[in-house]
Amino acid sequence: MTKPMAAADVAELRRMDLAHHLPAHTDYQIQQQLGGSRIIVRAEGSTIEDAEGKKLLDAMAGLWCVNVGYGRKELAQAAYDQMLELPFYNTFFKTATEPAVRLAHEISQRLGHGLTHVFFNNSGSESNDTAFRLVRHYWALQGQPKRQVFISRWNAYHGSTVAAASLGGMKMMHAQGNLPIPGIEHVMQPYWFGDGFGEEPESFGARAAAAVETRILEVGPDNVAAFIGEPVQGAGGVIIPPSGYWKKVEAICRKYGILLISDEVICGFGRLGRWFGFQHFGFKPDIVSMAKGLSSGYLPISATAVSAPIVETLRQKGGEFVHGYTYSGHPTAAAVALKNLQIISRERLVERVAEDAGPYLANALSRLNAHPLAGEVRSLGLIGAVEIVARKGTNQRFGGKEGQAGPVVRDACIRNGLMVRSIRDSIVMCPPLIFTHAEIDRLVDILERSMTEAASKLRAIPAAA
Ligand code: PXG
Repeated sequence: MTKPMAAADVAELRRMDLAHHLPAHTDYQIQQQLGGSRIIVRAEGSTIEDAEGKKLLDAMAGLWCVNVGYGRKELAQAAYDQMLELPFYNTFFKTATEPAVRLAHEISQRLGHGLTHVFFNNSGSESNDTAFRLVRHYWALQGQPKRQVFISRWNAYHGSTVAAASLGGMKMMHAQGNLPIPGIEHVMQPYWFGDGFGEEPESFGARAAAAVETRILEVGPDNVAAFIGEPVQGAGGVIIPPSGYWKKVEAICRKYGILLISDEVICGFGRLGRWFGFQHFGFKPDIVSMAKGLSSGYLPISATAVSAPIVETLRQKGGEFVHGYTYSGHPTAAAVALKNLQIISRERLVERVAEDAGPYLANALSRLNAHPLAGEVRSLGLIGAVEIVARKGTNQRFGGKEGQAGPVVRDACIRNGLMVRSIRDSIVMCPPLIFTHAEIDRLVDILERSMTEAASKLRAIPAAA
């Protein structure tokens, strides 16, 4: 990697960041107290580098998205070539572009299970907005316009637009802007460590699935349009449902004729060792949202996949679906995504996660079970979490309140050269699918050391009032 930026240039960038930039999901007072954001200037493989020349092992794959790692010249070349050929054209005027059509085909091949068609958007949030509008439109066409209600889970993350944040179950997000919008019901999440501790995991999973049925009956099955869920909740804290949960939820949806939406924005494209998370858990959704790993984050693009019977209804009874974005099927983004899928296939990254990197991560992390601060260590494929607890063998939190310990351990990790994210009191990880064994070992070494370093600070957290 090249030389760090001159100190004066870094200072100037941070000054401009404060003067003019509102970064995403940020407390602007903290941004100010810190004197601006950390400026990331370059990356290669699984390592990012900031303007001051500090290198960090990126165990978050950017923001759960850089599946093929950084520095892929082929992706830059694909964008360059497509920009010269046709940088942009829309899909509104009874038109399409070659990369968009080819990408739709490639995605549907990897989905299987009768998920034949895709609608393109630019982000995961938009993908879920599309699902939201498409589902209600579908039920209206089916002569069941009363089917309006979406059932989701507390602590789900489905994005940041009004519909997606409403579908999500983040109470802090709902508190801003008077969300959720009407017609969205939230039920318990299958978070065994937080909500089922001490209970047998399978029976807890069955209880969490039964909550979906209970709510359907309360709302009235004829009013329910769809259930939406992430196969593994990512931003909620890497919540891996107990086995049996998804098959039960699927059976409940089928029993009442409710559409099932799998939000694969994080789980898609190899994360769990299959192309899609639903394939790992063995259920069959009617609609699939995907983004992030679709282009490995090199350009913004997302897709909402739809099953053949839904498309049949749209065709038979349709009229125009009055929905779409200027950049739906953006040819440059689609060309990059196509190349990205080619790389994932060619390098057998999905198989690598299932057969090699995933088991290696699980095994390396299991060492942390012995650490006095580790309440639970969990992973599936290349996504994982370590729960930080105040007392070994319990799920008690430092200070008696969730969310105080996580940031302390996270900050120690970053100081020690490891980019991870803290969610409440979990340290979560979601590295690029190319993460080597040596990088996994380094991740676990730094995490272990950072937990040990953080311990005295954590023990000093006062008990909640
Ligand atoms: N669904 C899921 C499952 C996601 O993880 C979205 C939808 C929305 O995607 P866009 O592209 O609109 O951001 C996401 C995004 C975090 C964090 O705090 C997670 C996401 C986004 C921002 C922050 O971990 N996931």
